Amino acid sequence: MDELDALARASGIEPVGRMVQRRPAVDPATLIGSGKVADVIEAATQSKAELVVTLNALRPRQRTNLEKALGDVIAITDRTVVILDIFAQHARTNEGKLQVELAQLRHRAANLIGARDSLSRLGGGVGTRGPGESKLETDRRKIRLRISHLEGQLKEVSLRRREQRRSREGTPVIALVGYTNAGKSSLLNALTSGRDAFVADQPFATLDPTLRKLRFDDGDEVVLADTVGFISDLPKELLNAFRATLEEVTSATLLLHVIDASNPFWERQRESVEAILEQLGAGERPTVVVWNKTDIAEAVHPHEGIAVSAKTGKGLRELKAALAREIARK
Ligand SMILES: Nc1nc2c(ncn2[C@@H]2O[C@H](COP(=O)(O)OP(=O)(O)O)[C@@H](O)[C@H]2O)c(=O)[nH]1
Ligand SMILES: [Mg+2]
Repeated sequence: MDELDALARASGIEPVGRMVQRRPAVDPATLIGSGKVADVIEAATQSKAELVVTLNALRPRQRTNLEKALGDVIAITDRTVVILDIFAQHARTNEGKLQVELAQLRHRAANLIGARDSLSRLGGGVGTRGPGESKLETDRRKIRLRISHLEGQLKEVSLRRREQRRSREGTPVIALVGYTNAGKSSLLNALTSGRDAFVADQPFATLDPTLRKLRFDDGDEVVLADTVGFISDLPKELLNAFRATLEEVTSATLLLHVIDASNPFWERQRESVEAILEQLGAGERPTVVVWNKTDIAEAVHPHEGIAVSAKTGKGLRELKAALAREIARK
Protein backbone atom coordinates (compact mmCIF):
# COMPACT_ATOMS: atom_id res chain seq x y z
CA MET A 1 0.00 0.00 0.00
CA ASP A 2 2.95 2.34 0.66
CA GLU A 3 4.22 1.57 -2.81
CA LEU A 4 0.80 2.29 -4.30
CA ASP A 5 0.87 5.58 -2.43
CA ALA A 6 4.21 6.45 -4.06
CA LEU A 7 2.94 5.32 -7.48
CA ALA A 8 -0.18 7.45 -7.12
CA ARG A 9 1.89 10.51 -6.18
CA ALA A 10 4.24 9.91 -9.10
CA SER A 11 1.26 9.93 -11.45
CA GLY A 12 -0.05 13.19 -10.02
CA ILE A 13 -2.66 11.85 -7.60
CA GLU A 14 -2.73 13.15 -4.04
CA PRO A 15 -3.74 10.32 -1.68
CA VAL A 16 -6.05 11.38 1.15
CA GLY A 17 -6.79 8.04 2.78
CA ARG A 18 -6.59 4.29 2.45
CA MET A 19 -8.74 1.29 3.32
CA VAL A 20 -7.83 -2.36 3.55
CA GLN A 21 -10.10 -5.36 3.42
CA ARG A 22 -9.16 -8.93 4.16
CA ARG A 23 -11.39 -11.57 2.65
CA PRO A 24 -10.88 -15.19 1.62
CA ALA A 25 -11.46 -14.40 -2.05
CA VAL A 26 -12.11 -11.33 -4.14
CA ASP A 27 -15.72 -10.55 -4.95
CA PRO A 28 -16.17 -11.34 -8.67
CA ALA A 29 -18.72 -8.53 -9.04
CA THR A 30 -17.17 -5.65 -7.09
CA LEU A 31 -13.77 -6.88 -5.86
CA ILE A 32 -14.45 -5.83 -2.27
CA GLY A 33 -18.08 -6.79 -1.71
CA SER A 34 -21.10 -4.51 -1.52
CA GLY A 35 -20.80 -3.69 2.20
CA LYS A 36 -17.26 -2.50 1.77
CA VAL A 37 -18.23 -0.55 -1.33
CA ALA A 38 -20.63 1.43 0.85
CA ASP A 39 -17.81 2.09 3.35
CA VAL A 40 -15.55 3.28 0.55
CA ILE A 41 -18.23 5.63 -0.78
CA GLU A 42 -18.76 7.08 2.67
CA ALA A 43 -15.04 7.59 3.33
CA ALA A 44 -14.45 9.03 -0.12
CA THR A 45 -17.38 11.42 0.22
CA GLN A 46 -16.21 12.59 3.64
CA SER A 47 -12.69 13.32 2.46
CA LYS A 48 -13.99 14.81 -0.81
CA ALA A 49 -11.96 12.29 -2.80
CA GLU A 50 -12.45 12.34 -6.56
CA LEU A 51 -10.83 9.01 -7.29
CA VAL A 52 -10.58 5.52 -5.82
CA VAL A 53 -7.54 3.42 -6.75
CA THR A 54 -7.59 -0.31 -6.11
CA LEU A 55 -4.42 -2.28 -5.44
CA ASN A 56 -5.83 -5.37 -7.15
CA ALA A 57 -6.19 -5.21 -10.90
CA LEU A 58 -9.86 -4.68 -11.73
CA ARG A 59 -11.64 -7.04 -14.05
CA PRO A 60 -13.85 -5.36 -16.65
CA ARG A 61 -17.02 -6.38 -14.85
CA GLN A 62 -15.75 -5.14 -11.49
CA ARG A 63 -14.77 -1.85 -13.05
CA THR A 64 -18.20 -1.38 -14.59
CA ASN A 65 -20.01 -2.28 -11.39
CA LEU A 66 -17.83 -0.03 -9.26
CA GLU A 67 -18.25 2.83 -11.74
CA LYS A 68 -21.99 2.47 -11.35
CA ALA A 69 -21.84 2.28 -7.57
CA LEU A 70 -19.51 5.23 -7.14
CA GLY A 71 -21.54 7.53 -9.34
CA ASP A 72 -20.42 10.55 -11.31
CA VAL A 73 -18.40 12.34 -8.64
CA ILE A 74 -15.98 9.59 -7.70
CA ALA A 75 -13.98 7.84 -10.41
CA ILE A 76 -12.42 4.39 -10.12
CA THR A 77 -9.13 3.06 -11.41
CA ASP A 78 -6.50 0.49 -10.45
CA ARG A 79 -2.77 0.16 -9.88
CA THR A 80 -2.19 -1.14 -13.41
CA VAL A 81 -3.66 2.00 -14.95
CA VAL A 82 -1.65 4.18 -12.58
CA ILE A 83 1.57 2.45 -13.68
CA LEU A 84 0.60 2.83 -17.35
CA ASP A 85 -0.07 6.51 -16.65
CA ILE A 86 3.34 7.09 -15.10
CA PHE A 87 5.02 5.46 -18.06
CA ALA A 88 2.98 7.61 -20.42
CA GLN A 89 4.02 10.76 -18.58
CA HIS A 90 7.70 9.80 -18.71
CA ALA A 91 7.98 8.62 -22.29
CA ARG A 92 10.38 10.97 -24.07
CA THR A 93 11.78 9.18 -27.07
CA ASN A 94 9.79 8.01 -30.04
CA GLU A 95 10.31 4.41 -29.00
CA GLY A 96 9.17 5.07 -25.45
CA LYS A 97 6.00 6.69 -26.74
CA LEU A 98 5.29 3.79 -29.08
CA GLN A 99 5.75 1.32 -26.26
CA VAL A 100 3.45 3.16 -23.92
CA GLU A 101 0.73 3.60 -26.50
CA LEU A 102 0.92 -0.08 -27.33
CA ALA A 103 0.65 -1.05 -23.68
CA GLN A 104 -2.30 1.27 -23.14
CA LEU A 105 -4.12 -0.04 -26.20
CA ARG A 106 -3.57 -3.64 -25.21
CA HIS A 107 -4.89 -2.88 -21.78
CA ARG A 108 -7.88 -1.07 -23.25
CA ALA A 109 -8.59 -3.93 -25.62
CA ALA A 110 -8.55 -6.39 -22.75
CA ASN A 111 -10.96 -4.16 -20.82
CA LEU A 112 -13.20 -3.24 -23.73
CA ILE A 113 -16.44 -4.40 -22.13
CA GLY A 114 -15.85 -2.18 -19.14
CA ALA A 115 -14.43 0.86 -20.84
CA ARG A 116 -16.81 1.71 -23.64
CA ASP A 117 -17.12 5.37 -22.83
CA SER A 118 -13.44 6.13 -23.12
CA LEU A 119 -13.39 4.56 -26.56
CA SER A 120 -14.97 7.56 -28.22
CA ARG A 121 -11.53 9.15 -27.83
CA LEU A 122 -10.16 6.65 -30.33
CA GLY A 123 -11.93 8.50 -33.07
CA GLY A 124 -15.19 6.59 -33.34
CA GLY A 125 -18.03 8.60 -34.84
CA VAL A 126 -20.67 8.79 -37.51
CA GLY A 127 -19.60 7.23 -40.77
CA THR A 128 -16.55 5.43 -39.41
CA ARG A 129 -18.39 2.19 -38.88
CA GLY A 130 -18.13 -0.65 -41.40
CA PRO A 131 -21.34 -2.23 -42.79
CA GLY A 132 -23.19 -4.22 -40.16
CA GLU A 133 -20.68 -3.49 -37.44
CA SER A 134 -21.67 -2.67 -33.90
CA LYS A 135 -19.90 0.16 -32.10
CA LEU A 136 -17.99 -2.39 -30.06
CA GLU A 137 -16.83 -4.27 -33.17
CA THR A 138 -15.69 -1.05 -34.82
CA ASP A 139 -13.77 -0.11 -31.70
CA ARG A 140 -12.16 -3.54 -31.56
CA ARG A 141 -11.17 -3.39 -35.22
CA LYS A 142 -9.65 0.07 -34.84
CA ILE A 143 -7.67 -0.93 -31.80
CA ARG A 144 -6.43 -4.08 -33.54
CA LEU A 145 -5.28 -2.08 -36.57
CA ARG A 146 -3.47 0.46 -34.45
CA ILE A 147 -1.88 -2.29 -32.35
CA SER A 148 -0.51 -4.14 -35.36
CA HIS A 149 0.79 -0.85 -36.79
CA LEU A 150 2.60 -0.09 -33.52
CA GLU A 151 3.94 -3.63 -33.30
CA GLY A 152 5.40 -3.26 -36.78
CA GLN A 153 7.15 -0.03 -35.87
CA LEU A 154 8.53 -1.51 -32.67
CA LYS A 155 9.85 -4.50 -34.56
CA GLU A 156 11.88 -2.08 -36.66
CA VAL A 157 13.18 -0.40 -33.54
CA SER A 158 14.16 -3.79 -32.21
CA LEU A 159 16.04 -4.61 -35.41
CA ARG A 160 17.85 -1.28 -35.33
CA ARG A 161 18.78 -1.92 -31.73
CA ARG A 162 20.15 -5.31 -32.66
CA GLU A 163 22.29 -3.69 -35.34
CA GLN A 164 23.59 -1.12 -32.89
CA ARG A 165 24.43 -3.93 -30.52
CA ARG A 166 26.30 -5.70 -33.29
CA SER A 167 28.34 -2.58 -33.97
CA ARG A 168 29.29 -2.58 -30.30
CA GLU A 169 30.38 -6.20 -30.69
CA GLY A 170 33.32 -7.06 -28.55
CA THR A 171 32.41 -4.49 -25.92
CA PRO A 172 30.76 -6.38 -23.07
CA VAL A 173 27.50 -5.01 -21.70
CA ILE A 174 26.67 -4.88 -18.01
CA ALA A 175 22.97 -4.28 -17.45
CA LEU A 176 21.83 -2.72 -14.19
CA VAL A 177 18.67 -4.42 -13.01
CA GLY A 178 16.81 -4.04 -9.75
CA TYR A 179 13.54 -3.00 -8.20
CA THR A 180 12.28 0.45 -9.10
CA ASN A 181 13.86 3.12 -6.86
CA ALA A 182 16.72 0.82 -5.78
CA GLY A 183 19.23 3.35 -7.11
CA LYS A 184 20.19 1.93 -10.51
CA SER A 185 20.41 5.31 -12.26
CA SER A 186 22.27 6.81 -9.29
CA LEU A 187 24.75 3.98 -9.39
CA LEU A 188 25.23 4.38 -13.13
CA ASN A 189 26.01 8.04 -12.55
CA ALA A 190 28.31 7.33 -9.62
CA LEU A 191 30.25 4.67 -11.52
CA THR A 192 30.73 6.78 -14.62
CA SER A 193 30.88 10.13 -12.79
CA GLY A 194 28.30 11.32 -15.28
CA ARG A 195 25.33 13.46 -14.35
CA ASP A 196 22.86 12.88 -17.09
CA ALA A 197 21.08 9.68 -16.10
CA PHE A 198 17.92 11.06 -14.55
CA VAL A 199 17.64 10.32 -10.82
CA ALA A 200 14.45 10.94 -8.90
CA ASP A 201 12.72 9.74 -5.80
CA GLN A 202 9.90 8.53 -7.99
CA PRO A 203 9.09 5.21 -9.51
CA PHE A 204 9.96 5.00 -13.21
CA ALA A 205 11.78 8.29 -13.58
CA THR A 206 13.77 6.70 -16.39
CA LEU A 207 11.81 5.21 -19.19
CA ASP A 208 14.27 5.07 -22.02
CA PRO A 209 17.47 3.10 -21.61
CA THR A 210 20.69 4.96 -20.92
CA LEU A 211 23.95 3.44 -22.11
CA ARG A 212 27.25 4.64 -20.75
CA LYS A 213 30.86 3.59 -21.27
CA LEU A 214 32.95 2.54 -18.29
CA ARG A 215 36.69 1.97 -18.41
CA PHE A 216 38.33 -0.24 -15.81
CA ASP A 217 41.80 0.37 -14.36
CA ASP A 218 43.23 -2.39 -16.58
CA GLY A 219 42.00 -0.49 -19.64
CA ASP A 220 39.10 -2.82 -20.46
CA GLU A 221 35.95 -1.07 -21.60
CA VAL A 222 32.36 -2.06 -20.94
CA VAL A 223 28.98 -0.53 -21.66
CA LEU A 224 26.69 0.01 -18.69
CA ALA A 225 22.98 -0.16 -19.48
CA ASP A 226 20.36 1.35 -17.20
CA THR A 227 16.95 -0.32 -17.16
CA VAL A 228 13.44 0.39 -15.96
CA GLY A 229 10.25 -1.46 -15.24
CA PHE A 230 11.11 -3.77 -12.39
CA ILE A 231 8.12 -3.73 -10.07
CA SER A 232 5.94 -6.40 -8.53
CA ASP A 233 2.96 -7.46 -10.63
CA LEU A 234 4.21 -5.49 -13.60
CA PRO A 235 1.26 -5.15 -15.97
CA LYS A 236 1.88 -7.79 -18.60
CA GLU A 237 1.02 -5.33 -21.35
CA LEU A 238 4.01 -3.29 -20.22
CA LEU A 239 6.36 -6.21 -19.98
CA ASN A 240 5.53 -7.10 -23.58
CA ALA A 241 5.77 -3.53 -24.78
CA PHE A 242 9.17 -3.12 -23.14
CA ARG A 243 10.64 -6.28 -24.54
CA ALA A 244 12.70 -4.41 -27.15
CA THR A 245 14.26 -2.22 -24.46
CA LEU A 246 14.77 -5.11 -22.14
CA GLU A 247 16.60 -7.05 -24.83
CA GLU A 248 19.59 -5.16 -23.50
CA VAL A 249 19.13 -7.29 -20.39
CA THR A 250 18.75 -10.61 -22.15
CA SER A 251 21.84 -10.04 -24.27
CA ALA A 252 24.03 -8.57 -21.50
CA THR A 253 27.31 -10.24 -20.60
CA LEU A 254 26.66 -9.61 -16.94
CA LEU A 255 23.77 -8.40 -14.81
CA LEU A 256 24.30 -6.07 -11.87
CA HIS A 257 21.37 -6.62 -9.53
CA VAL A 258 20.97 -3.48 -7.41
CA ILE A 259 19.13 -4.06 -4.13
CA ASP A 260 17.91 -1.28 -1.86
CA ALA A 261 19.35 -2.50 1.44
CA SER A 262 17.41 0.17 3.33
CA ASN A 263 14.03 -1.11 2.19
CA PRO A 264 12.32 -3.41 4.70
CA PHE A 265 10.82 -5.34 1.78
CA TRP A 266 14.08 -5.89 -0.09
CA GLU A 267 13.58 -9.63 -0.06
CA ARG A 268 10.21 -9.45 -1.77
CA GLN A 269 11.56 -6.86 -4.21
CA ARG A 270 14.45 -9.11 -5.06
CA GLU A 271 12.03 -11.96 -5.79
CA SER A 272 9.92 -9.72 -8.04
CA VAL A 273 12.99 -8.74 -10.04
CA GLU A 274 14.07 -12.35 -10.36
CA ALA A 275 10.58 -13.33 -11.52
CA ILE A 276 10.65 -10.66 -14.24
CA LEU A 277 14.14 -11.72 -15.34
CA GLU A 278 12.82 -15.25 -15.56
CA GLN A 279 9.93 -14.10 -17.77
CA LEU A 280 12.38 -12.28 -20.01
CA GLY A 281 14.45 -15.41 -20.34
CA ALA A 282 17.36 -13.86 -18.43
CA GLY A 283 16.96 -15.86 -15.24
CA GLU A 284 20.24 -17.70 -15.74
CA ARG A 285 22.44 -14.74 -16.66
CA PRO A 286 25.62 -14.34 -14.61
CA THR A 287 24.82 -11.78 -11.91
CA VAL A 288 26.70 -9.62 -9.44
CA VAL A 289 24.58 -8.59 -6.45
CA VAL A 290 25.11 -5.14 -5.01
CA TRP A 291 23.56 -3.75 -1.81
CA ASN A 292 22.90 -0.07 -2.29
CA LYS A 293 21.89 2.70 0.14
CA THR A 294 24.04 1.19 2.90
CA ASP A 295 24.47 4.78 4.15
CA ILE A 296 20.89 4.66 5.45
CA ALA A 297 20.34 0.89 5.84
CA GLU A 298 19.75 -0.20 9.43
CA ALA A 299 22.13 -3.10 9.18
CA VAL A 300 24.48 -4.12 6.43
CA HIS A 301 23.23 -7.39 5.09
CA PRO A 302 25.66 -10.23 5.52
CA HIS A 303 24.73 -11.70 2.16
CA GLU A 304 26.72 -12.41 -0.93
CA GLY A 305 27.58 -9.38 -3.01
CA ILE A 306 29.05 -5.95 -2.45
CA ALA A 307 27.84 -3.21 -0.09
CA VAL A 308 27.83 0.25 -1.65
CA SER A 309 26.29 3.67 -1.46
CA ALA A 310 25.73 5.48 -4.73
CA LYS A 311 25.24 8.58 -2.62
CA THR A 312 28.46 8.61 -0.60
CA GLY A 313 30.55 6.59 -3.02
CA LYS A 314 31.26 3.93 -0.44
CA GLY A 315 32.21 0.54 -1.91
CA LEU A 316 32.33 1.76 -5.52
CA ARG A 317 36.03 0.89 -5.89
CA GLU A 318 35.38 -2.66 -4.73
CA LEU A 319 32.38 -2.88 -7.03
CA LYS A 320 34.39 -1.73 -10.03
CA ALA A 321 37.15 -4.20 -9.23
CA ALA A 322 34.63 -7.02 -8.88
CA LEU A 323 33.01 -6.13 -12.21
CA ALA A 324 36.41 -5.97 -13.91
CA ARG A 325 37.23 -9.43 -12.53
CA GLU A 326 33.94 -10.91 -13.71
CA ILE A 327 34.29 -9.40 -17.17
CA ALA A 328 37.89 -10.55 -17.49
CA ARG A 329 36.73 -14.11 -16.83
CA LYS A 330 34.26 -14.00 -19.73
N1 LIG B 1 20.49 7.48 0.83
C1 LIG B 1 20.70 7.03 -0.39
N2 LIG B 1 19.80 7.31 -1.38
C2 LIG B 1 20.05 6.83 -2.62
C3 LIG B 1 21.19 6.04 -2.91
N3 LIG B 1 21.12 5.69 -4.21
C4 LIG B 1 20.00 6.25 -4.71
N4 LIG B 1 19.34 6.93 -3.77
C5 LIG B 1 18.07 7.67 -3.91
O1 LIG B 1 17.05 6.74 -4.25
C6 LIG B 1 16.10 7.32 -5.15
C7 LIG B 1 15.97 6.47 -6.39
O2 LIG B 1 17.17 6.50 -7.13
P1 LIG B 1 17.23 6.14 -8.69
O3 LIG B 1 18.68 6.08 -9.05
O4 LIG B 1 16.35 7.04 -9.48
O5 LIG B 1 16.60 4.65 -8.66
P2 LIG B 1 16.21 3.68 -9.90
O6 LIG B 1 14.73 3.74 -10.02
O7 LIG B 1 16.65 2.30 -9.47
O8 LIG B 1 16.95 4.16 -11.12
C8 LIG B 1 16.64 8.74 -5.44
O9 LIG B 1 15.96 9.63 -4.57
C9 LIG B 1 18.10 8.65 -5.07
O10 LIG B 1 18.63 9.89 -4.69
C10 LIG B 1 22.12 5.75 -1.83
O11 LIG B 1 23.13 5.08 -1.96
N5 LIG B 1 21.80 6.27 -0.60
MG1 LIG C 1 16.22 4.78 -12.91
